[in-house]
Amino acid sequence: MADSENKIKSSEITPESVYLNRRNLIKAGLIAGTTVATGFGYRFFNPRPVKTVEKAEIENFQKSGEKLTDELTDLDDITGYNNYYEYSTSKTAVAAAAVSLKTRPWKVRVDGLVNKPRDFGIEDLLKIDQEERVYRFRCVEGWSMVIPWIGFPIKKLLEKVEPGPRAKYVAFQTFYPGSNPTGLKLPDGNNGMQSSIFAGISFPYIEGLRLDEAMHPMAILATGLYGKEMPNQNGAPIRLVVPWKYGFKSIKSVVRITLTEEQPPTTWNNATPNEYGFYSNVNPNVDHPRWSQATERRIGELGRRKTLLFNGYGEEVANLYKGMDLTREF
Ligand SMILES: Nc1nc2c(c(=O)[nH]1)N[C@H]1C(S)=C(S)[C@@H](COP(=O)(O)O)O[C@H]1N2
Ligand SMILES: [Mo]
Repeated sequence: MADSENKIKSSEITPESVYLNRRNLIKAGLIAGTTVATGFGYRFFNPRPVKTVEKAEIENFQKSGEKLTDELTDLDDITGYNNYYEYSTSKTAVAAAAVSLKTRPWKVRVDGLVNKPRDFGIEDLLKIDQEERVYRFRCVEGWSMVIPWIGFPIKKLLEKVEPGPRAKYVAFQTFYPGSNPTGLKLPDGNNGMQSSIFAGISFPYIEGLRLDEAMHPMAILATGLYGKEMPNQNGAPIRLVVPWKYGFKSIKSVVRITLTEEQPPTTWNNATPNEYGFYSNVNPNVDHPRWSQATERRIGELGRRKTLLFNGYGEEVANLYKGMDLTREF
């Protein structure tokens, strides 16, 4: 397992400057090649990006040195096409709505079946050695991206609190007004979040992993992407990323991590248990009751590509599920 960390399929980061230039070239070509390059036509194809909260550069992170396998998804797509139901159920409306999210001060309580429960300020978490991880990200809805995250294995945080012998699962909770762990100093107000009545799922958003899944070196707490601290719409200031599972497992804006003995309840499984299981490993052979999971639309590409078992990370993670029937325990 320690070995698998070196085999992570990753890719070299495209520096943001190069990436932006490439986009400008494409745009320039588009305009030059269009006889009627009207402002209207240009804006139709290139909607003005919404004004979002400026984020600091992350200094000192270990760059991913691996060879490029999949092309990175454009920053504008990563930050403009989001699922964050506390803000909006419209993917293109999340970025503007999430401007209201205040991410300082921010604390994450780590408690439950651990020897040393404690609260971590976001400043403490940003001091843990930050690494770049380029991962494929597959939403259960059938689209995917390739994202250059920055963060650290959640294992490093769990080791600080020393999981006790009875701990078997890890439960996660997103910030939500009125339901924060007692005594925690968190940003005031509702942070612009909407009622679960509008979202159609109950809040706070909760998720869970088995402890051995959380301890896998590929499971990270992400604090940023594309070299900067996490955009609000992507789950600032810290969110989970588990690249071999469907995107909804990667819970955003985490305020609490609790080790438990029993399998914790999870938001989408609570909402529709026959459609969303606890494990939710990416699996092209297990269809969603309402659509096929065999293929996916990679944002930025034409056509569809085949979905890979465990999102292509089977070599690294399949051993976690030895002996399980993944069609029954999905
Ligand atoms: N708190 C919270 N976390 C969440 C969600 C959400 O609505 N609320 N959506 C999930 C889903 S369905 C996906 S696909 C990813 C989207 O992450 P992204 O917007 O960074 O691509 O976040 C996941 N984490
Ligand atoms: Mo998703």
